[in-house]
Amino acid sequence: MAKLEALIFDVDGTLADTERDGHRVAFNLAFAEAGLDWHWSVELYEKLLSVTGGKERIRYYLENFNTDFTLPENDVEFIAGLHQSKTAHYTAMLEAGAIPLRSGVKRLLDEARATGLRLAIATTTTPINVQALLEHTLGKESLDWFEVIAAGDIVPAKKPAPDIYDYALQKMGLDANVCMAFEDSENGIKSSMGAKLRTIVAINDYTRDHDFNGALLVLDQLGEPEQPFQVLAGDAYGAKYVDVALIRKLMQD
Ligand code: XBP
Ligand code: MG
Repeated sequence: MAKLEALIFDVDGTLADTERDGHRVAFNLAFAEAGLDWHWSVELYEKLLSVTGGKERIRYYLENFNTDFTLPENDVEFIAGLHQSKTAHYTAMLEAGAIPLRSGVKRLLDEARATGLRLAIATTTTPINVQALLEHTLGKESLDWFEVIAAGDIVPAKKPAPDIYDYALQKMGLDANVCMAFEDSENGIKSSMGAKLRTIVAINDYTRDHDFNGALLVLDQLGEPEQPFQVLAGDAYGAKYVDVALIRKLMQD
């Protein structure tokens, strides 16, 4: 039986609900700043979320939802410029404390560290976004809690490709068998399961209808003693919130 050694976390939607009121708003601010009349509504953004990565998402939008717009010849630089401005707006929002961690995240990280579990991050978002989120929710020192922060363009193929999880595992020198991944989306579990990781899902409003087939447990949140999770799929062994004991039980499945 494999012994639990590490937890690997997705960021957007998993550590914090960043998409609707964070990334989406920052994209819109960047478009306005560039004098573009593009606006990504809450509904449109749900469709755009099928593509991970901000630069990839802008291109997907232009190719599928704004086909009248002619990209300039230097399209790669144009999109990268917009994305840079989006990142500046997004990190400013995080610095202002606009986005809290989801329920149970801090408690679970604290317990995992106290128990000697190793921690890592595997996300498609830009590295500076992860730093800003951690710094402004858990404090600057929390950056050191994670032995690997695998993020953004560090691997060319973003989620749902398994590459970012493979990269994190390889950097930690760990087999997938001794780790648990935490995700919130279908692209996320395709990626984690593609890397052969057992995965716990905590959904959010954008992902509740996604296909989570193969996840060990699908929950509405990680939960707290005073704020129990709802089990949407899988067996939580009567637990009310995700803690290390529950993760160890799930490892034995
Ligand atoms: C997150 C993403 C990211 C963010 C935007 O997916 O898809 O693209 O929406 O971040 P996951 P950037 O949670 O599966 O990692 O603009 O920095 O790319
Ligand atoms: Mg996510």
